Amino acid sequence: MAARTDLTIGSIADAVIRVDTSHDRLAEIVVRYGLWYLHETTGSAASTRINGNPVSGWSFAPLEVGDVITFRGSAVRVEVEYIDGSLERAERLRFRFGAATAAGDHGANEDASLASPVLVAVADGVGGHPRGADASAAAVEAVRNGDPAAPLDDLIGRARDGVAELATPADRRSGRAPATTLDIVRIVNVAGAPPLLEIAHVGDGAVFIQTPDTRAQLVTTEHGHENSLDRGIGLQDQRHDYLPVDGRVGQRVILTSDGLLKALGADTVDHLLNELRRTPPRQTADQLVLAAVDLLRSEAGAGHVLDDVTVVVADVVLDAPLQPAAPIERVHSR
Ligand SMILES: [Mn+2]
Repeated sequence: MAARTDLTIGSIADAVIRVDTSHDRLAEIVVRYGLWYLHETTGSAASTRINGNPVSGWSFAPLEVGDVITFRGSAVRVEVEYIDGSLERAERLRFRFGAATAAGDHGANEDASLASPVLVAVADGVGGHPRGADASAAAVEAVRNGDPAAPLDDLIGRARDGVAELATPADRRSGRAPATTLDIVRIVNVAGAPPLLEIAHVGDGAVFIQTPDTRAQLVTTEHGHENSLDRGIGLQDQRHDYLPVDGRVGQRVILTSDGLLKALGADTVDHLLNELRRTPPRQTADQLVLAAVDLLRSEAGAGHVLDDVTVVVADVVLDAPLQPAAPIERVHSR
């Protein structure tokens, strides 16, 4: 019952290598915005590994030079040489990222996040609506499984579909279906054009951009007031803001759920981001989350309710080794 395997190199649409069997396509290696990906096209992730590790839920898993991909007992090693007409060195920007989260006083954490070398996202299940944790997870999962080069509108559309599927007839009758905020920041490297950071924002999360010479700038506007959201994925009004920004080496992007600003206030967040501007992403995320948790669990925070707090920090770097996309660490109060 051994499947016949065809290996095709080059010239099929934008797939570089495509491995087929007689019955189902297994996987292909594709290029998206200057990065190479292993794209799983069927539910074959269990049998495909990168450097011996399962592909872990990414339908587009970033590849690094030297990676060894095994498909059902055959191995391919990735060797990339950029030739004429390919992306210039200066156009291959990537994220070096770190993330942290802590559950608030309501119990289960209803925030979700995602980080890869070209895309970071934070979602926060809307309070007062059912199954917020499912809604934020569905939004992030939809983005994770989207094509990294699809228009950002398409990724948002996938998130809307994924969240809409969670709604029961009873949810719809009550007018309170599962809903979530969503912030996405993506690096777009296109040959012959300056690199872009594309930001999609809906809800009351926040995206900041910082450079080595400037304080962090809040680039998003809150879609809501007090504790009521005007816009969100799964709400009546799902419209997102689209904010393109020039991408440059040295930029730092910070995504947070609303819990951080609610706990610390804008001035303290600004102060901490400035203090931590040269601290690596993971430690920066940890320290911001811990600052929120510690403040609200101290005497000064008595009487305040801690919301879930999630922070993703992504530094724009040039041609750094790809960091494996990984689940984020939970942070607990000291
Ligand atoms: Mn929140």
